[in-house]
Formats: sequence, structure tokens, C-alpha cells
Amino acid sequence: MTSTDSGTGTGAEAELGAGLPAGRLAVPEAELSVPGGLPDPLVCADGAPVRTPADWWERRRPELLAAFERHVYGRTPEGAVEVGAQVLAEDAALDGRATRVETRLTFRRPAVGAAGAPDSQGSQGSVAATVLTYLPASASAGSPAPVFLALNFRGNDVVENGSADHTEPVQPPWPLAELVDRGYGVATACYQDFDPDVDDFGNGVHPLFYAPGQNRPGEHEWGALGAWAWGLSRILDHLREDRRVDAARVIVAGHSRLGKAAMWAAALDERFAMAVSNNSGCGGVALSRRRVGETVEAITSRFPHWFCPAFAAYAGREETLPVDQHELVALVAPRPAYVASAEEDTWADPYGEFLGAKYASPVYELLGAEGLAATEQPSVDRPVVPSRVGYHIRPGGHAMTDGDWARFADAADRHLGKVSGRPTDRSGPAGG
Ligand code: GTR
Repeated sequence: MTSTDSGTGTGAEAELGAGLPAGRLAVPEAELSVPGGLPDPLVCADGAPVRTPADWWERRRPELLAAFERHVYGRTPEGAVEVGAQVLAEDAALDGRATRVETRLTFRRPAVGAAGAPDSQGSQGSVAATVLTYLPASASAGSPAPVFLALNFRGNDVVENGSADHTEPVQPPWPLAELVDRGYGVATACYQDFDPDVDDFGNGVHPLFYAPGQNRPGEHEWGALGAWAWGLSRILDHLREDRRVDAARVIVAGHSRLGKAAMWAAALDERFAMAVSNNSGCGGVALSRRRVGETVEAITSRFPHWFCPAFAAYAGREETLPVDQHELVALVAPRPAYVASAEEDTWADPYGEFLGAKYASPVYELLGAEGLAATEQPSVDRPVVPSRVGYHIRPGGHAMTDGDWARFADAADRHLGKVSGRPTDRSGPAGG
């Protein structure tokens, strides 16, 4: 059978694409669970083809971004907030190979009115996030370091020291020394600093933007993923003030729900040089139309606050979604995008993540960049596709391992330029 509008065709009847509505990419039926193919990133909503980079930048990209805002993540407010930055600590770390900086960022609603009095929401106070940065000790204004920026789940202390809290899965620390020795800085903050991960919009950064009398986002306004993505951009603002950071090479990365946030941040904020999705699954880079593992229904039942309220209406009706998640990857184009899957992470649908990367490729190619250099998902024995849209799948389950980080750094070396650092063994497969 082919993927058709009605879903009733047979393989003998028609080639891929026959019977599809306009603006749909034909894909093998086995790749989707709903009829109608995938939205074609290179066809505008009114059916106009996207033939040139100018068509993409001026028309199709803004239209797609607006569609993701309206139907999936919600619109991020554009209003400014007052930002404060206070350095809490700056010391040598990793036996002198790194500089460790802790900075407290605070965000407040701007004072309004002729007299500068706080507006009616001023009583909701401010929001603070503590940013932890490790920079190679050699980083300087003359030789700034590229930086991986990734939010963390359990606090900056767990990034540095791991967790031995046996009430939750034990977490190893991030491979800070390995990344620093390869020439990369690492910046992080706990995602809950920007918006606590509960269905309560009275805290976090949302209230900083509410209209008078508002107490939760409207139908098409940002949810928690939007707030986490906003936080990533505010950390980027901060990093760009530090002359030891190479502002042109900040890579946004994230695992799982934070991989979803990282990809959305890279779509919204073109200052990110590269995006990394680790096991991001549903609402990340896995195609929603597959309905494999976590579905729109499952995710919007358990985590309604991650998205805009409108997204839940697509539960069980994924074929009516104006977008699918390959177009989220396409919004990163032509910047490098790296997608990582784990074989046993079936809830995140590894094959759907691969297809999300694959079907973004036509946009990269239109923009003169290489898309994903694989038509078939690689095996875990030969896991890495090193093209500009990169991909790997490793054995094991849902996690962001040292091996995953090493592959992210390989991809950044390859596509953003190798940075000076200690020579390391870069030949091993993804894993452990
Ligand atoms: C799961 C959720 C996934 C993924 C994951 C995580 O419970 O269903 O979408 O985001 O959490 O963030 O660890």
C-alpha cells in the first residue's frame, strides 16, 4: 500500500505520492500510522512551491515557525525583561585546565509608566537562574572557545558531581573534563529555574509576560518548552557578553524534554550555531504521524503544560497537524543539526527520530548544504552518519551518555571547525 489520503490504495495501484493531497511528501506507508503523507517543508500552505533560498527565508520559514507556534509550542512573547547578572564564583577547576564560573541571572518585568513605577504584575517578583560555565583555561578574547549549552534536569551540582540520591535514578556527572580537553566550554542551568515542570503557570517566567489579569497562557501561547527555550536564549545572551566564548559557535543541546526545548530554541534563535537533539522523541524530532512510542495523546495527557493548549486537539488526529517534526529540524537549516537515538528507547521512537532528520534534508539541500547522508537508519554496529544533518543510534536506553557527548563534539569539530584542545581518541562508536 502507498500512503494515500484515504489509506485504501494498494502497492500495485499507485506509486508513492499518488492520491496525496497537495503539499504532502510521499513516504512509505510503513513509516506513518496515519494517511496523507508528511507535510512537505518545501511547499507553502497555499500550495506554492519553495524553489529558491529566498522563497525559504522570506516565506516558507516564517510560515513554518508561525505554524509551530500556533499549533505545537505556542508563541513566545517578544517583550523585553530586565536582566541582571551577578557572578557568584569564578575559580580554576579541573586541575587548572578550566575556569569555572557561576552566575546568577535574574529576570524582572520592566518598570512601566512615566514615573517608572512597577506595573500591576510587579508583585509577581523576579525569576532567577544560576548558570554554571566551564571554559577551557586557555580561552581568551583572542582565542575564544566554542560552547555547548544544555539545560540540566537535577541541578548544576549533579552535572558536576553526579547524583547518589537513591530515591531517583542515579546520574553520572557530565564529561566536563573530556569536553574541556577537546577545546569546548560547557554552560548549563537547571531547567526548573526558568519554569518549574508542573502544570502551574503561576511561577517561572510566564507571569513576567502576562497581560493584566492573565494567569495562564492562552490557546496559542507558549508552554513550558517555550519557556525553557527562552531560557536557553537568555543564557546565550549572557555567554555572548563573555569574550572568552566564541559567540559564533554556541551549540545548543539537550536530552529528552530538554532535547525538545533545545531544538525549539535553535528554531527560534538563529544565533545558535548548531543544535543537538538527544532522545528527544515526541514533540522533539520523532514524527508525530508515526504514533509509535509516545503519541500526541500520551504526551498531552501527561504533560499538557509543555505545549500550547491547542496541541492537545491533535491527539488521535495527527494527520491534521499542519506541521510534523521533520520541519522542526528543517528550521535549523542550514546550521548543523545532530540527532541521537538509543536502541532501547522505544518510547522516544528511534526510527521516528531518524525519519525526522531524514525528511528535513531537502531544506538543507535547497540551501546548498548537505542533508542526512543516509536513506536507511544505520545499525547500532555502524551508528554514526557524519553529514551536516548527523545521526547516531547507540545500544542502551534513554540517557545522554559520555559516548553521546563525544559524538556531539565530533560533529561540532567537523561542521563548525576543529578547535584546539588536547588530542583525544575520536574513533570509537557511540556508547557508554
Ligand atoms: C518522559 C516523556 C518524554 C521525555 C522524557 C524525559 O516521561 O514522556 O516525552 O521527554 O520524559 O524528558 O525524560
